[in-house]
Parts: sequence; structure tokens; C-alpha cells
Amino acid sequence: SLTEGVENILNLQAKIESDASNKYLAMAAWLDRNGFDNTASYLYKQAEEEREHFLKIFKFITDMGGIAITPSVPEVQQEFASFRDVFEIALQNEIAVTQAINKVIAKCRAENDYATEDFMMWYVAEQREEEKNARRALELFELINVNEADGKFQLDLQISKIG
Ligand code: OFO
Repeated sequence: SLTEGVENILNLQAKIESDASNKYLAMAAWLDRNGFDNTASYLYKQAEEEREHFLKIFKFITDMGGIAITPSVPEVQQEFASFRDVFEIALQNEIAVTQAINKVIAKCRAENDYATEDFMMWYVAEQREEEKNARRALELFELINVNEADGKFQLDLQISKIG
């Protein structure tokens, strides 16, 4: 079973994952309409992965005898200043999610909930990977000159190969 504190913070984390899915969806749509089709596919896939992260927590709450709350869907950012800006924001979002996960684990420890802590360790590894991928995308903006003739095309191709 879950303590009230752990149940609340898990519902909050479920909402954060659901929001992350919608944020990636908006980014994918922006990339799609600006001609970055390969990277758009990559972020559509990320949006689906975040939806799975959400569902995994949602079901865990129920499995542990808690009440899983369907999160509300807020407005997300739809427009971006540039191709690069999408990944600057993606990295900031991933760092914020990592910090939120760390808070869930701190709560588990404070309440001696080792089952939930164990469950959350999967997310720790996942975040490490996703932060790395977002950083790699930004590195590619340093390596490939976006102003070269086919710079945007190359960036679109190379970034889509990261994940
Ligand atoms: Fe849910 O993995 Fe990133 O945010």
C-alpha cells in the first residue's frame, strides 16, 4: 500500500509525464510543419514514450491500492523560435523531470517505501538516457553548420538518428 504522501507525489509525477508527452507532441508538430520531418518522427516517438511513462505510474498507483487520478491537460508551448530552440527547451524539460523524479525518491525514503523507490529506479535510468540524448542533439548544432546549404537537412537527419 501507499502512504498518502507517496500517493500524492506519484499522481503529480504521472501528470508531469503526461505533460511531457504533450510538450513533445507540440514540438513534433512544429518540426513537421517546418520541414524537419525526420526529427519530427523522432519526437512523435518521444511523445509516445512519455505517454507510456505516464501510464506505468498510473497503473502502479492502482496496483498498490491507491487512487490514480487522470491528469488535466494544460496548454503547452506550440511555437518555437528555431530548430535549435526546440532542443534547448527539450533539455530543460528533461532536467526538470529528473528533478521531479528525485523528489519522488526522496519522499519514498522519508516514508520507508522501498517498493516505490525500487519502481522509480527505472525512471532514474531513463532520465539519464533522455538527458544525454537531448544534450547530444545540442552538440550536433555545434558540429553542423545550420547556415550551410544543406545544414538544416543534415541536422534533421543526424538528430533523428540519436534515439
Ligand atoms: Fe519520462 O522520460 Fe523523460 O521526461
